[in-house]
Amino acid sequence: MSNFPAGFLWGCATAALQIEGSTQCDGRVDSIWDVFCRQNPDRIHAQATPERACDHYQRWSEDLDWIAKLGHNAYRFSIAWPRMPGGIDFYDRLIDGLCARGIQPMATLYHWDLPHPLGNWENPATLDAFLQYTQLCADRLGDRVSHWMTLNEPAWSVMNGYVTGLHPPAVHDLKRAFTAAHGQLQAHHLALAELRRQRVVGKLGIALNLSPVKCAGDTRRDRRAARWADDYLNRWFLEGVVHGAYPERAWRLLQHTLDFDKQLTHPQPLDFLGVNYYYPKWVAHSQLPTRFHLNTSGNAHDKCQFSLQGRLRFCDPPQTRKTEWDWEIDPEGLENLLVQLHHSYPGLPLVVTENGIGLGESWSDQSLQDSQRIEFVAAHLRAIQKAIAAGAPVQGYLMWSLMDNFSWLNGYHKRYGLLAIHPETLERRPKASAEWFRQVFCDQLSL
Ligand code: BGP
Repeated sequence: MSNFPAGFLWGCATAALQIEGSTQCDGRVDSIWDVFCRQNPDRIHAQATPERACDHYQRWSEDLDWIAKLGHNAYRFSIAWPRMPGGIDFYDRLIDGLCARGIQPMATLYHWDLPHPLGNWENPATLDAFLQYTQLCADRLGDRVSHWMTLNEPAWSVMNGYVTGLHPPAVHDLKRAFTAAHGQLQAHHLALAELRRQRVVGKLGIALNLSPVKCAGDTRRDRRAARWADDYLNRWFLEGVVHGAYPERAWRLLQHTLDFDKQLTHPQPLDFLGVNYYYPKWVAHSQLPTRFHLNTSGNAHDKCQFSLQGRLRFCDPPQTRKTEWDWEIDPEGLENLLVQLHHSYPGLPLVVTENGIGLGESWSDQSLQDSQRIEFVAAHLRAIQKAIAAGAPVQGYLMWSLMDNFSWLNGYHKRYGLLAIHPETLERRPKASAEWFRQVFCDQLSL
């Protein structure tokens, strides 16, 4: 593979709730998302639910055949905590199936599907339950999983759960946001300690959503707003996982309001950092009323809005390359992010654990010719090559996603897959990007 260093991991990422379906099978309990979708149908595009999703729980073997056919050497999936303990057999079979096909299994322990009976991450009992769940996974799967990611995007899930109120538990409460984030980061360190204690063979990490923050104004207040956004969306989580303590400047501002310590208990080193990258954030001071809105329609005129009055707001980027869901397209942002991480945390291996483009496709020959996705991924792969040339130790790229899936608030309308899924029959069909992606990595097609 001449395009990328030897041993480079490449493939796709998925998450249990977004693809599995079978939400009532084999002793699975509700997750907070199942309940949220049932109770707030109008908040999800076309009132979609994850009940059937891609039916991967039944069709997993066919899906693994697809991954093998597409030539990937790694696959990032998440284990559904609400299926435990009974559901562990499913992942045992899935991992065996991956190994038999020569594909490295990369497992995320928590991709937002908190078992509903546990309530939330503020609850100390959730931490104990997570540890017990981690023990079970380490015991049953620890001999084969190649990479463990404790959590997926704690910053994004907490921000939407407790600040914008768009995700469950759908509240607006900054103090609770930090308490829940602390619960997750504490769970991260305890889970790594447990995986190490059980001597699992895989490398240990986490997948963080990281967005380069750009200042969109030129006043002192704008610069302060941009600093806050970077401190609390990126650095709070980065420092919390890499150094086991919250960053000093951000901590000083909040310490009087928080009921926990700056230092996390029993901090554990990372073997690698998973980087989920979609787009940068342009930030300025906000005088606008507090308001949060996410484009879930795919209508380009439907603007995303994030304004915390008196503090900060996300602004429109000065250039116009955006997806139909109003997300900026900025491959250079990924290059800069990776190089910056390399400088801040020298020697820490990096894996791009998510990156991709959501498009308003349909099940048609035309949609299968997804040249826009090819262009998007090619540009981001070139950005990674530049980062590697600048010394960043990037060890893999997992595209979001293997197949069109339940895109949270966007339901099934926003499509990310290399494989298209027929809306009724759920038949899988490869898009042009699937074959292109194979050629890039298997035949060294130039980018
Ligand atoms: C990430 C999540 C994924 C995935 C992706 C695309 O934040 O980890 O689960 O969904 O974003 O986001 P969306 O589906 O909301 O467009």
